[in-house]
Amino acid sequence: MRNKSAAGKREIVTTCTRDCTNTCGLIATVENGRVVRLRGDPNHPFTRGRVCHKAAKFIKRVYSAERVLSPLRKEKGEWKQICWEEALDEIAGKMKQIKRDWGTEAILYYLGYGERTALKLLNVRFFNLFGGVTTLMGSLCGGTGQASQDLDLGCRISHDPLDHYNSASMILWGRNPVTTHFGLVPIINDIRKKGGTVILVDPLATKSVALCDHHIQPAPGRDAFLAMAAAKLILETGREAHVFLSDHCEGLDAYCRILDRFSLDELAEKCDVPKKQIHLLADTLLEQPPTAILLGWGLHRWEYAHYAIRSIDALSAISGNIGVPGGGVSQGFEEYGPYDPEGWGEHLASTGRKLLMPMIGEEILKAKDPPIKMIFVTAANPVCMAPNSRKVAKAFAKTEFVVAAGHFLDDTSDHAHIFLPVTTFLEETDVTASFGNNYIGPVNRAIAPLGQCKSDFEIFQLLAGRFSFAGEYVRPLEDWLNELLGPLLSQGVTMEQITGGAVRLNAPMVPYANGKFPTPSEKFRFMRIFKPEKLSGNMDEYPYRLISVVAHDYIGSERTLSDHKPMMSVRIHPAEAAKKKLRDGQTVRVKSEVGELRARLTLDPAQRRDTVVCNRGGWIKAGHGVNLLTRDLVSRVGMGAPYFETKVDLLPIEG
Ligand SMILES: Nc1nc2c(c(=O)[nH]1)N[C@H]1C(S)=C(S)[C@@H](COP(=O)(O)OP(=O)(O)OC[C@H]3O[C@@H](n4cnc5c(=O)[nH]c(N)nc54)[C@H](O)[C@@H]3O)O[C@H]1N2
Ligand SMILES: Nc1nc2c(c(=O)[nH]1)N[C@H]1C(S)=C(S)[C@@H](COP(=O)(O)OP(=O)(O)OC[C@H]3O[C@@H](n4cnc5c(=O)[nH]c(N)nc54)[C@H](O)[C@@H]3O)O[C@H]1N2
Ligand SMILES: [Mo]
Repeated sequence: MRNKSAAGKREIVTTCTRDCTNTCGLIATVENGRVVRLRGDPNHPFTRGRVCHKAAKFIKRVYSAERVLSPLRKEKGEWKQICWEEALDEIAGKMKQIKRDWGTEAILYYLGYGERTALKLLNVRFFNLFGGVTTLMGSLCGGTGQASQDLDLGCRISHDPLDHYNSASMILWGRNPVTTHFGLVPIINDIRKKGGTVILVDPLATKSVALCDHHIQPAPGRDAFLAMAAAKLILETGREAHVFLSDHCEGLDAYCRILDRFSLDELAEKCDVPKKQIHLLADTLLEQPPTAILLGWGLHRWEYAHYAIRSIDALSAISGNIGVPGGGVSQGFEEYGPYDPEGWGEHLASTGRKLLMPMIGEEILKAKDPPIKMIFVTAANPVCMAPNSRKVAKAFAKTEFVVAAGHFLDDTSDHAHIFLPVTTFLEETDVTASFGNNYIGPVNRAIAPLGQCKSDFEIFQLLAGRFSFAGEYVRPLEDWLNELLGPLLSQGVTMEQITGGAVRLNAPMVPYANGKFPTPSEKFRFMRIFKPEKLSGNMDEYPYRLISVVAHDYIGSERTLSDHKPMMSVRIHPAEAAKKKLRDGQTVRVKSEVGELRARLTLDPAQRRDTVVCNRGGWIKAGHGVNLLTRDLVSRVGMGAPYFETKVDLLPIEG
């Protein structure tokens, strides 16, 4: 174990568990029981001692005066401190009463993305042992891309990020690593240092523009046309990967028939990209192999996002980049993948209903037989982060009993009847995998829990003690970790290795290297159906697309009330502002078909003229809350949340 201690000062190896692709290996310096420094663990093979500014700021969050340190109950609209016994007795009592009167499915367990560690499986297991409650299906995050790539590849597997050191060129397709995955930055710089071209494809001008040689700014939601145009160029000149296509692919003819429906000019016009840039894309793929394509999450946020993702896969296949070191189309990894799936305890439940996460407000409101009587939320802030916040808030407000477990009193906690204060990862023992790399890392407790905070693990252990299934659930943490990590331990990895630092999972550096795909024919499958009329384009009475992306300084909605500026900021192109007689810095009304919000206008000549750009994550009660504007629908593939199918207009404040 690399955890060291000297008189009064200790250094603990741990891993950032926050909802971020980077999953930094960390060393926490503890003095007199307090974390005084969080630095990168130089021994982490991917993050290599580097750490982002948000990790350093995390210490402030842990010790924030706004953090809740004891259980709370809402009484006549006011929060009152209560003890754990009281809180847990009340929750258990309510659960038993609801089970008796309505059945277990009248309870919704909402598991969010705030912390995705091994022990989180047991939260779900608790509810399965209870009988099986209503849970979620679909995703606010990455479901669409994964399901779309599954159609092409059989099972989506990304290249190990370190394999991109073998890439001669790279296309960042709707991804912003400078902000969201900075462990990729040295790898990208290395490609450029070796003379390779790096292209960003993003309708927005993000911080990652500076990382790239070229920036292609397609019309939002219309990447399918761009990928098709580049593929067409390659095929028309006979430069495609003949052997790969004939031996390892099926459906190319059908895909070519799709391409035949459009001329290059039409495709270029539909994605609003100059033909010169389409040539650049095709030439880079052909002249600088291998080319890695890295997909981001912004691409998922469309109803027909699979058209874009599948066309990008097709482009990579046609150019001969699939299954090749340094190539491929990569995105995420299975953060819950390394654990024994039995840990979730699905086999233990006698019943269970699922509601669609991307439409959770609507789903709760219309749930019948039984209706939703209770919601238990952990590691999430759905009122703020799920689409159509007003509807989500309405659904929570009409629910008889809501329990929220978290760190701060956010928008969702405001609708709770009981608030349970949880520990941060610095106060926890656990293990975490990543959705951005192939390592599993230790979460070693650096400090004692603050105040009365307890981990989710401990909360569900204590709650289980109030039910007849306690004997099957109440066990020491180490036993559970051993069980959940069974698949790894059986490969010869030891607990000592995992608690000592990051361990690489048994995952390929280069997926599909043998040219075989886990599809029925073992071949890569091209998309066969494409209905271009389904892709967003019609701007009718709302002239702008609202693109709400990650904030550079915060993860999700993890911020405190006092962190907020008084108003959300929206960026538009100065020419559009001039057209509407709006000024930089002015307060405007941002109006969509589902809601309205005030925001401060920032003019930005680097943005497209058809988009309004803002960050996601600001709280509604702080005057932000972009999801007051977003529509709640579900993507056609992968049950994802098409947040960006939201059109808005900007209006001056009257009077
Ligand atoms: N600082 C910070 N880092 C984070 C997070 C955070 O909140 N803050 N969140 C983490 C999480 S949960 C996730 S899922 C990841 C997300 O990581 P990223 O995917 O890198 O980030 P996003 O901002 O979601 O989307 C990336 C880009 O997609 C672009 N985009 C939107 N629509 C389209 C389109 O139609 N076509 C193309 N080509 N591009 C499009 C957006 O303009 C945006 O710049 O980041 C993780 N890291
Ligand atoms: N408009 C718009 N909205 C979006 C997106 C978008 O692109 N545009 N992207 C979406 C994406 S990618 C994501 S991942 C979702 C995120 O949506 P959510 O998961 O609902 O939201 P977070 O803001 O990540 O909230 C996590 C909360 O969990 C708490 N927490 C952290 N660790 C723990 C723990 O161990 N236990 C408990 N009980 N609580 C903990 C944190 O303090 C925080 O309050 O939002 C989505 N929302
Ligand atoms: Mo996410």
